[in-house]
Parts: sequence; C-alpha cells; structure tokens
Amino acid sequence: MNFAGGEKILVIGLGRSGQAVLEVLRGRGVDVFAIDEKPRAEIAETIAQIEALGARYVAPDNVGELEGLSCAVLSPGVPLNGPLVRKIQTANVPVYSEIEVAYRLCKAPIIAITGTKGKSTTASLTGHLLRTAGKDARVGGNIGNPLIYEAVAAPPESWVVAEVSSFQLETIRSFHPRISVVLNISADHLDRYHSMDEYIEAKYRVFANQTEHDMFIGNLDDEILALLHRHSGEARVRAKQLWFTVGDDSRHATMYVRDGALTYSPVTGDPRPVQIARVEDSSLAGQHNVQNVMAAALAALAAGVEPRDLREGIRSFSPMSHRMQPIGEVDGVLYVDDSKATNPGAVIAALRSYDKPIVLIAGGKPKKTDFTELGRIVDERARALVVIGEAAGDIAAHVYRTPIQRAGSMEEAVRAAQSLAQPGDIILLSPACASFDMFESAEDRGQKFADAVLGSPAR
Ligand code: UMA
Ligand code: ADP
Repeated sequence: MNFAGGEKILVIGLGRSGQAVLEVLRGRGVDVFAIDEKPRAEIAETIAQIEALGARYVAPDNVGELEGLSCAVLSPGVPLNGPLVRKIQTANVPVYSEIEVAYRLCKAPIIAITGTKGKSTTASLTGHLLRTAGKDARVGGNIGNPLIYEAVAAPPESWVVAEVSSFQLETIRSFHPRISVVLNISADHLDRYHSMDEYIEAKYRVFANQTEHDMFIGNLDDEILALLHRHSGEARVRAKQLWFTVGDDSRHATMYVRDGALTYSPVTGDPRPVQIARVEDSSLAGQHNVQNVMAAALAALAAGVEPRDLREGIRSFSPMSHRMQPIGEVDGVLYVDDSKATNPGAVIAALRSYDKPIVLIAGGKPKKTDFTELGRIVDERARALVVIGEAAGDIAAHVYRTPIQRAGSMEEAVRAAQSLAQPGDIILLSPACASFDMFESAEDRGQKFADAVLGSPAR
C-alpha cells in the first residue's frame, strides 16, 4: 500500500488525528471516506470541510456498504474492540493507527517517546535539545500536533520526535522508530484496558519492531520497567539498551546522577564518565523531571548530539503550560497549574516535588484507577485537599487525616483552597483524572484555574 491515488481508505474519527490523516491522504490523491459516531448535526461543519477537500462522509450505519477499502485509519480515541471497528475488521479491512501511516510516509528517522507520564515534556525537550545542537527536529503526535503532518514534511536528514500514546500504539504494524523511549508505567486508562498487563503490552509495542541497529531508552527507577531490565530485557528488547536512573549506578545505567550532575558513561568509544549538566541547570522541578531530562538527553545523544552540546538546551527549556507551571503568587501563596496530571501517578510525582505545604485541588472524570496510594501521599504531604468532579467522593474516601472540602466549580475550588492555605503554601491544581466531566479539556481546566486565581481580588 502506497497511500496514493487509486487506493480507497476509510478514516475513523474526525477529530484532530482523523482530519490530519484525511488532509494528507487527499493531498496524495487517495479516495478518502470518513466516519464519526457523533450525530451528524453536531459535526456538520467538519463534514462540509472534509467534503471541500474531496472526501466523503459515511454514516456509521452505512459502513458495511463500503467496498474495496485498502485499509482503515483509526483515531486513537476510538476503541479497537468497539462494535464499529469490529464491523470493519470483519470485512477483512486492516486497521492502522495514524502513527503507522505517518511512519510509512516518513523519510526521516523517528524518536518515539511513550510512558504514562512525562511524554510531552520529554518529547518537547528532546526536540529542543536537537535544535539547540543545530539539528533539524520536528515534534508531533499525542502532544496535540498530529504526527502525520510532521512525518510528511520532514526531510530525510531531520529527526521526527513522536510522542506516542498506548492508544496509538495498539494499531501499529511496522512502525519502527530508530530510537524508542519508555519513561514510566503507572495505572492509567483502566477504563479502556482490561488489566495493567494489557496496558503495559500496548506501551511495549513501541520497541516491538526495533532491531539491534536501533536504540531503546528506559527508566531504571520505574518498578515495571526495572522488571523488563532484570528479567526479560534481552529477549524482548532487540535494540541496544540505554538505561537511566536518578541514583548513582554506573553499572546498570548509561546515565545517572553523580555528585549532583547528570553523568553519562558512553557505551562506545571512551568509557570515561562525562558530566552533561548539573541537576539544577534545569528549571523543571522534581525528581520525575530529572528523569525526563535524562531520557531526552539520552535520546539526543543517541541521535548524534555531542555531550558538550546538551547543557545549553537543558538550561534554556522552561516548563510547558499546565505541567507544574507556576502561574502566580498572591498574598504569599504560590499557585501551580498541573492540569495535565491526569492520573494518580502524576499527582504523586507533583506532590513529591515541593518542600512547602500544599493545598491540593484534585478530581475530575475517573478512569477506574485506584486512589489508595494517592490518598496515602496526600495524608503525608498535603495541608488540605479540595475535591471536584465525578471522582470527588472516591478520592476523598482514600484520605484519612487531611482536611477535605468539596467544590462544585473551579471558582469554588480555588476559593475553598484559599480559605485553607497559609502564606508560604502552594495551591496546586493536580487532578489525577480526565477533565471531561466539567471542562472541555485539560487545557481548559488549567485556564479556568488561572482565571479563578488571577481574576480574584487580592485578599
Ligand atoms: N469518536 C468516535 N467514536 C468513539 C470515540 C471517538 O467516532 O468511540 C470520534 C469523536 O466523535 C471525535 C473523534 O472521534 O469526532 C475524536 O477522535 P480522538 O478521540 O481520537 O481525538 P483527536 O482529536 O483525534 O485527538 C487525538 C488524541 N486523542 C486521544 O487519544 C483520545 C490526542 O491526544 C492527540 O493530541 C491528537 O489525536 C493528535 O495526535 C489527547 C489525549 O487525551 C491529548 N490522549 C490520551 C492521553 O494523553 O492520556 C491518550
Ligand atoms: P504526558 O504527556 O505523558 O501526559 P506531561 O509531560 O504532559 O506528560 O506531564 C503531565 C504531568 O505528569 C505533569 O504535570 C506532572 O504532574 C506529571 N509528570 C511529568 N513527568 C512525569 C514523570 N516522569 N513521572 C511521573 N509524573 C510525571
């Protein structure tokens, strides 16, 4: 399949991913059909746009009538085991994800970054490190900018940094990154996967097609990945393995922290350790961000950046919006927007990153994750907790000692947090849940938090 004229392809889902695939395939002369399960009236504008590009909308009930499809391209939010996809697969039509198509059309090597948390930060930082060192790099994927746009635009000598989610990895076939990164694995998306094992296996598809000519980068500090390192590493990962740790362990890791410096022991050539940067050179707070920086630095080294060229990029990278982003200080209280912390593991990492008392705002749309560990860390580190959204009761039920208030809106949550905080505290929005019960997106949730804080009269 060449994704070219004469082929007939069905795009499933008309969000950002589906629309990008459709646009690129139409540009290549493919006969494109598109389907979306939203009521037709709700997506009338999108349908008009895709028809203007020469694609044809098909109502979900009529999908069985399509004949001669070469393949279907699935949006990541559409579950693979749902009735729509099953109907298409029953007709023997192969179903690929956007990243599979992007890979097949891409002339540049790919660095694929996955993990439960830290993907966007690490992908952006990797792109930044490559560019600071004078290389051409493009970043796309789950981060929001569909990968296929970057894949088709990238010349062979550039690098494409792909943030890939487990959803996107479910339907790859030949997707084969030159460098793969797995940052960490903690409970998330258990409303989509039947078990942690199924979720882990989706993540591990990122290195499934790699060979001994490729590189794999993994986090030795992560419990699940450490098992991969210890027990089945050799058998499962064919690529050359580069591990990192926040500990001082040059025996098992290629990058580690020694005397406060990110230290690299080259795997080939001169094995003497090289100091890449000081930990405090990075403005990203918390141990988890030290891991993100090490992963990005190893990816850049694997892509040919010289060790001496990394420090400047590490220094000049600032936290991304909605990721532990300080948004202002009012009456001695620092407000931090961590709206992108959408699972318990991310909130735990954020809570561990500060040594000041924290009033935490958490809750939202749950994803069948367990809040036991989060509750324990809240009791250990938070001054108070304000819960919002559908998961409010479940989170509160796992917290035993910390004062708790419930709020019905972000405005109310911020006011409640203000009544509980003292000067010198941090009010941290770090929800541990998806946003869709009360907000349009995690970005919208973070914006509403900032509005409630910065719009508030000084107390
Ligand atoms: N739809 C159906 N049937 C369904 C589900 C959805 O028809 O069962 C339709 C919807 O009506 C809608 C479209 O599919 O019109 C939406 O598709 P989508 O949910 O795949 O969303 P996109 O807008 O295409 O965005 C996707 C990613 N979304 C998801 O994985 C859920 C975006 O990641 C990504 O940035 C974007 O492609 C570009 O690559 C977001 C995300 O939440 C940020 N990712 C998850 C996460 O980070 O935890 C994995
Ligand atoms: P992702 O793209 O995987 O969702 P982001 O880089 O957008 O990750 O970070 C989202 C949130 O996850 C951050 O605000 C922080 O709370 C948390 N986080 C970031 N990196 C890590 C990490 N390595 N381990 C655990 N949590 C992390």
